[in-house]
Amino acid sequence: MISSPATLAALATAPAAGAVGILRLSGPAALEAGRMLAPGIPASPTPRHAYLASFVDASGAVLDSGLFLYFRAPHSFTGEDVVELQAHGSPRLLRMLLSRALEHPAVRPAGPGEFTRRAFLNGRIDLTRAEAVADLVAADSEAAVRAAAAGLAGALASRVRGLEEPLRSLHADLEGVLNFPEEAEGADEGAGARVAELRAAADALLAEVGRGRLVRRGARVALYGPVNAGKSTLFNRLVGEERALVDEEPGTTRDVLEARVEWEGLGVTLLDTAGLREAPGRIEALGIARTREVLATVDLAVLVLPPETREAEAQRWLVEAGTTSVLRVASKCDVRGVVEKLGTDEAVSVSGLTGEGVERLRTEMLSRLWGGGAPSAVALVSERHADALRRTAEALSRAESACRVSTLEVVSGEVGLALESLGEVSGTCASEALLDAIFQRFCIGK
Ligand SMILES: Nc1nc2c(ncn2[C@@H]2O[C@H](COP(=O)(O)OP(=O)(O)OP(=O)(O)O)[C@@H](O)[C@H]2O)c(=O)[nH]1
Ligand SMILES: [Mg+2]
Repeated sequence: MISSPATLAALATAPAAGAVGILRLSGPAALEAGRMLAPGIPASPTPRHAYLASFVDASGAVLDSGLFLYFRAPHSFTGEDVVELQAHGSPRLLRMLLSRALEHPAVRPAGPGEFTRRAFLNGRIDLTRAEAVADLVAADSEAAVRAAAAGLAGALASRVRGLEEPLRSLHADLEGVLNFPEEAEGADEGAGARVAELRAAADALLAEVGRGRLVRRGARVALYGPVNAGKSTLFNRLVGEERALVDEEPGTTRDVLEARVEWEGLGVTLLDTAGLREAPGRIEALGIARTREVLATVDLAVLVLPPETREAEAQRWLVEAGTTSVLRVASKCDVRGVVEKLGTDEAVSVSGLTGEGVERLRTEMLSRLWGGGAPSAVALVSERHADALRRTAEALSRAESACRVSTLEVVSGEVGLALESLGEVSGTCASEALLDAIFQRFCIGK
């Protein structure tokens, strides 16, 4: 006999006072345990019907009244019988209701993401959609919400399927030729072209990694440059409030300051840094070391250069950013005359003092970060997806060269590896350990 899975119980709403709090049950005993809490509900309630119910404790005393919803398997989020009790949002009351539900012998507390994990295991959603649930909950910018919503609607799932299906049939054809050379004769014709096409598709999806990262984590942008260039003044302008101290004394900013803004829906963390110069004081030198560290970690460095900067000097500053992409800004453009001397071909002129050019700078920063166009939904969002897809593309690239120089066996082996890596994205090929890692980052009740 196959033992039936435990019935899970958890609070689906945050443990804080609110208008409504939800207790969720999922599993074979969900209805029975739910009716223990809400005895007025019929033994076979209409699925998806909102019943007004009284919730009681063990002695039958009424604790609250609210809504009782029943979703019959398999037509529920988890694919199991699900009951939701919507009570008033008192954290203490909800804990009492949860404890009462846990008194049912078949019910146990749900772990993080366990409802979603069951939805995945029961084939209700693939792994990319399960992850999109967590992404949506964690989203802290409009772009992140939209990307997660697209993921939930299956944007990545369908892109991956579009790659997985032809890859699977190619693998089947190759294995057929290898194992049953007579019956499957000719099935490997055009294999090279098929591999090349699939590799290009994998590469196209991989190209979205950068955007996915930006959407998910938000962009990090640092202002840097010589002391007294007007970085803090510009920083305050971009943030829209007086966050940083400004003074005519060079070396005013010593620590790295951070402020978070949202531009066109994209989360952006702006960093104001200590100005760089030769022979600084001791504390300031520490600040300068910090600036160099920061420059290595940001998505974009904005080099702020005052009007008196000579081109040779500007070039030295550009080198300071290392491999990080740099946007050059000619500051204090309200002080006329000197700006023209700067090699301004790619520099934006601004005045933090008057606000002139700041809007253009913002647009330029966004387009550098996003590469043109307004931030929009992206299919690929997580490092995990990117990593699995990178391995898929690598295997396909090896398969492509094997088509030219090696045996069909080698080609088929690489195609098989590609298929395996791709399967990690959708979950058709996911280990228990991978699932643990993914669902650990969910909250309880999801
Ligand atoms: N005319 C003019 N003066 C500016 C402008 N921006 C900054 N200043 C002045 O330049 C001086 C330095 O400005 P800050 O914003 O503190 O410069 P900073 O680059 O942060 O300087 P450090 O933190 O010392 O590296 C202050 O006296 C500002 O008032 C500007 O756009 N136009
Ligand atoms: Mg400053």
